Amino acid sequence: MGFLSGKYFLITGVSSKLSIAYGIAKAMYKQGAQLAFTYNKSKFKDRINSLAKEMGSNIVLQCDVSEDSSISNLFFELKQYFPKFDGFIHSIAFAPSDQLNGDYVNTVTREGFKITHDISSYSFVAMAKECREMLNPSSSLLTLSYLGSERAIPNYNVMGLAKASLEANVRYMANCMGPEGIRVNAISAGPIRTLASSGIKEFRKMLIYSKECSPIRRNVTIEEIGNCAAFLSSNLASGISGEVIHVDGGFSVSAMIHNQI
Ligand code: NAD
Ligand code: 0WE
Repeated sequence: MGFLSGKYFLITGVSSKLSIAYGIAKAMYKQGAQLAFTYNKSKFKDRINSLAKEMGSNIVLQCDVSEDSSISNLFFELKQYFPKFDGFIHSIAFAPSDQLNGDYVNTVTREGFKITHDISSYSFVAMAKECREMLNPSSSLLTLSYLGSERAIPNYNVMGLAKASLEANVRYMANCMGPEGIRVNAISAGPIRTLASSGIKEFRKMLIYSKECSPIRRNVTIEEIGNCAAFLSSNLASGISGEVIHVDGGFSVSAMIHNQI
């Protein structure tokens, strides 16, 4: 008996075996959760179907969070399988690629700002809005953030503003939905090589930097993010809401490191 047995969760944001959401799904499955998955683009459908199968699930639904109708249709379809459920994992971010490279002030545009905030922050509360009536008491909503919300990080640019908005979203949603027994949290993950990060200029160098400058002297894994997500989604975390938990090997609390690589 795992600590999530008897619970039902929706997982968004799995697009490959490298995805943080894949690490989360595996950890939650290991703890006995029953899972449903979403994919964004139809080219991912077959891949997500087979990843879902690995985790004992045949529930794979399409959802593009940029469309209200796609979100409401997702929960309409999910209702056939899970009339009630215990929460979801929001593991979605997007900025137009031109926004993530170069001088922030010169690069940011009104359109880039709008899209980034829409997909990376608004979509979290948009999903909560649509499934609110389907959530059991003791539910948990969880999203993924990054240190760029709190500190200025080269090239992260307008994504950093969107993550700051996402973290504020966590606090407002937690305050609002707490009386219904719904907890809302974020994990601020250290850098990990995934599809979303592999296109980033000099990401390899950043991985080396963060490894060398972290108290634990290595980068975190999707399994480690997964274990924290499984805990936060469970009744073990019943006292935690509105929180942003850093799973970054201590990088964010360290200002100086002994010169021992
Ligand atoms: P990923 O590419 O595996 O996942 C990103 C997901 O976002 C993809 O599955 C993609 O389909 C989905 N997505 C994008 N636009 C969408 C839309 N309009 N509708 C529905 N889905 C959409 O990469 P990842 O690194 O696993 O990213 C997951 C989350 O983790 C993101 O919020 C990211 O900001 C966050 N994060 C990543 C890192 C890192 O270094 N990889 C660190 C901290 C936080
Ligand atoms: O949140 C992220 C990345 C999210 C992301 C990635 C892409 C690449 C492809 C959002 N939108 C897009 N758009 C694309 O077209 N991370 C935390 C990973 C990441 O991205 C960085 C980082 C880190 C870490 C960008 C610059 C600097 C550091």
